[in-house]
Amino acid sequence: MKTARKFQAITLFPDMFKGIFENSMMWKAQKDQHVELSTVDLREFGLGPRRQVDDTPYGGGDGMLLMVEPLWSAITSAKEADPTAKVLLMTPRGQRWKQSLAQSYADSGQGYIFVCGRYEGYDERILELVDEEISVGDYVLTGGELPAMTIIDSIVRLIPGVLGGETSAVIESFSDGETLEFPQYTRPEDFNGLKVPDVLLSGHHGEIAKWRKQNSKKAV
Ligand code: 4FN
Repeated sequence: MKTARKFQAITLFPDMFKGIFENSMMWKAQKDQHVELSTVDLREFGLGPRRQVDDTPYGGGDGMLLMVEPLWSAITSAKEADPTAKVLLMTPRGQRWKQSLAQSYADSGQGYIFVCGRYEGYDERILELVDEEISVGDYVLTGGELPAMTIIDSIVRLIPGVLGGETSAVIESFSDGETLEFPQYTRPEDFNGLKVPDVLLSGHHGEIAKWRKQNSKKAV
């Protein structure tokens, strides 16, 4: 009997994950025991009666940092649920996420713990517990939750059996590195005078392939 891989997200905003964890692909992946998705509420590991999780930086500076103790306790708690899980820190300093990483994470069979930051970042000492630092791109975000959801989505859809016959040849050609993304059309043939290119209606598969190649954009 196979046991589902655990994907746990440590966050101050567990509700943000609800819509994502309950979408149809994620729902089916969980029902079929491919994955078990859960959140760990960082607030529960906060210090004192106020459940404090953030404090001002030593040496001065604007804003607040996530304190090491609550993060340490939350990660330790998640590790107890899945001792072999890899801890992934969502940070703009991390390695840029890409399709080939999504593929290897999907193939790994590992559980993952996604640590999502808030405020201005983390107390550096949390890196002692971190296996990988990951970024989804170079822009300012309010928190690591959207990156974690993006990464979870990109991994789960690659777990064998999660998407039945729904894997697209278009997308597969993308992940091959050739990276072709060509213009596509569906009905109607003519929308207020905006027409579908004749070649796509011609049924000449060779000509269609040629047209798509000529009109492909190279991503990256
Ligand atoms: N962001 C930049 C420089 C300095 C700060 C940030 C920034 C959320 C906790 C981190 C951002 C982007 C991609 C996590 C950005 C990501 C985050 C991510 C992220 C709150 C501290 C913060 C030079 C990149 C513009 C806020 C650059 N992938 N700080 O966004 O967590 O995972």
